[in-house]
Amino acid sequence: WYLGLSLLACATAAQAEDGYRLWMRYAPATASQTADPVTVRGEQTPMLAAAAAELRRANPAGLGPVMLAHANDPAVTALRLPVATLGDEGYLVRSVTIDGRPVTLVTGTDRGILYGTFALLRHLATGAAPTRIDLTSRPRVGLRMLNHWDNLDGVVERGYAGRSLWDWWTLPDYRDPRYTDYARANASLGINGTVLNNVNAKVESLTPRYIAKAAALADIFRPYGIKVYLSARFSAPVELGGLKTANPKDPAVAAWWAAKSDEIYRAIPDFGGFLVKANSEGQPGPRDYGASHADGANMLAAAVRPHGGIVLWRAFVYADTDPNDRAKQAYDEFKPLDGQFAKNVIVQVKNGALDFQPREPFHPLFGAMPRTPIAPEFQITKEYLGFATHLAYLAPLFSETLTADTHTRGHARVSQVIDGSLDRHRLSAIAGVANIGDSRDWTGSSFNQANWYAYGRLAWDPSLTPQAIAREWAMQTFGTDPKLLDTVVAMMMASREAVVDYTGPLGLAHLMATGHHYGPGPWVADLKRPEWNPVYYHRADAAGIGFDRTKTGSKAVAQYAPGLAKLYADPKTTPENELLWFHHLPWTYRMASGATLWDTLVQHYDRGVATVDTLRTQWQQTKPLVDPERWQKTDEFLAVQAREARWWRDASLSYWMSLNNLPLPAGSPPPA
Ligand code: GCW
Repeated sequence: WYLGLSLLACATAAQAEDGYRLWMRYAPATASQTADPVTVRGEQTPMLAAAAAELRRANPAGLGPVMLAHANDPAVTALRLPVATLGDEGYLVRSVTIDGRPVTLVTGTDRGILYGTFALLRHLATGAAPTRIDLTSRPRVGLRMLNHWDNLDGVVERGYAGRSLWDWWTLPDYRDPRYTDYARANASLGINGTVLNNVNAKVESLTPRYIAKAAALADIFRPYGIKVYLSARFSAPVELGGLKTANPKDPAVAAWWAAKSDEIYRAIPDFGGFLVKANSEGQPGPRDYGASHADGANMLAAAVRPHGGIVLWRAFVYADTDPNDRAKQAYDEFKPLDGQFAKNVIVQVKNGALDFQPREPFHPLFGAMPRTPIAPEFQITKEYLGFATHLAYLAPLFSETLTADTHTRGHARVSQVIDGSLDRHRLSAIAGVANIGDSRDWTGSSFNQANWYAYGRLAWDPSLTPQAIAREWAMQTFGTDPKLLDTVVAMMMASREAVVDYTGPLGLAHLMATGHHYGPGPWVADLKRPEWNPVYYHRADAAGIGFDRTKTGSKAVAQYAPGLAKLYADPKTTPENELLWFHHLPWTYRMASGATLWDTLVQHYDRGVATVDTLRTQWQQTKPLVDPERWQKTDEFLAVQAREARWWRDASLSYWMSLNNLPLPAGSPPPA
């Protein structure tokens, strides 16, 4: 028995709960499950091999034989299943009988089968029975991308989970098995593209040395359906090519990019294309030469077009020449270019008009450029929501943008703009700035894994609810105990609003400290450019607070469709959680509740702190149900969050009180 016990101890140690396995925590195989459960019909492509390997690794209890077969395989066509609508990436998974034998069939294209395999595993891991399976789905958005802000020196810009996963030094020769695990995790969600390097791009990423490294990663990711893209530095023809200019209208520049693209495609035949941050925060771009963003994007698009590549051109621009309202600039610059972009260009727009704040109204460019495919860019990494430490489940943030009513062409949702259905675009895309690093649990905390997961699930189907995603993630991550699940889901669902409450409620934004963006700094007023200072955004003084974006102020409301602009023009019809984004109001302004703006603001800060305290109590209840490693780390992080929620509240309230000289409302807890 002693031997047995120590073997058991070894097995437990090997399964240490350090979060490495993410939501793919397959149970170790038992003796009765060792028979090969998978048959692959037809050609054994690398993608089908990857799908089969995943099934063998998971070997779900009670499932019985699984067959992976193309939708046009005679064994499948004979069943007359509804496969016609699956498209290139959809799947159908069904319990059927083939040759008199019951079998779980996974069908579609190669890629559909890969995604169907993961859907089947998810289905079973979320408590479904292994019989009478009937799953079918196809993605709504074509390109479901991660953007890594990974620098070539291993530092991840705004990354809080260790260093870059890409070990550029040992690539391309050493192919860390972790790269495969990264691809498996993404494929399990349907993510099909990854931009390897930071949008603040270094030109070295386009040198032969780095192209070879990117090619090695592309080889590893290919069986998992993931294409590699690179961020391109617009001035590369000068810095790498020795040309005198990077002017997109110069034929020598266009020829340089065409040759560079040919070179990349020789190494990576299915290279996805380029992502570009141009003329923003010091990056070079076409505006340096008097050319437009469309001129720049189209020149690059022509270079990759012969190879089927695309260009993702970011709309995140703001210049110091027009400090009137930074939030207006992307619209002002891009809206007039609608219709001028080449067919293989997608304009990538942050979810809000400013910069990934805990809450922003959706970006006015969604719905405003019907002749251009528009991709939303979300930040999965929590630059403004407490880094890796604070618990903030972001599906409600992502979903809030995706389901927002643009008031264009009827009441089209942002999701209908970005999936291409509203304006019948062939291309559609969605991007998430990754929160992944080389830390053992990939994302710096257990709950941050949920943000990667939720982003991927929403990219596949923007209509999924944050609650449903939280539940399926929690089941796969922590287990199916109902009490545990209810608690974890409740914590997740309350978490993002808590961060909004203690950092900047009622539509306030950009109140963070300089540089690190972690703590409060609403008083900061001395930075070089006006729009870098928090005081520029809240505009608080003795009389009131908020940014007037109506016709008496910056007029940004006019960038929204008329029906919505009308609602935003009046504080009474502006959603309360966006109030101070659009309006400058007296501290004594009466809210719908009858309470003053000041008292309501204080209530929100207090509520944020109280919610975090509740998260801590709720987590205590899960202690017997979660392994000690993951439980302990989360518990300690929640203690940090509770302390820092108070820091945000107390610092912010002290500052507002120094301006308005108002007392705290009766009953509000005094600052610690
Ligand atoms: O939010 C800001 C970040 C920068 C980032 C920039 C962008 C990559 O602070 O770190 O640069 O946005 O999105 O380009």
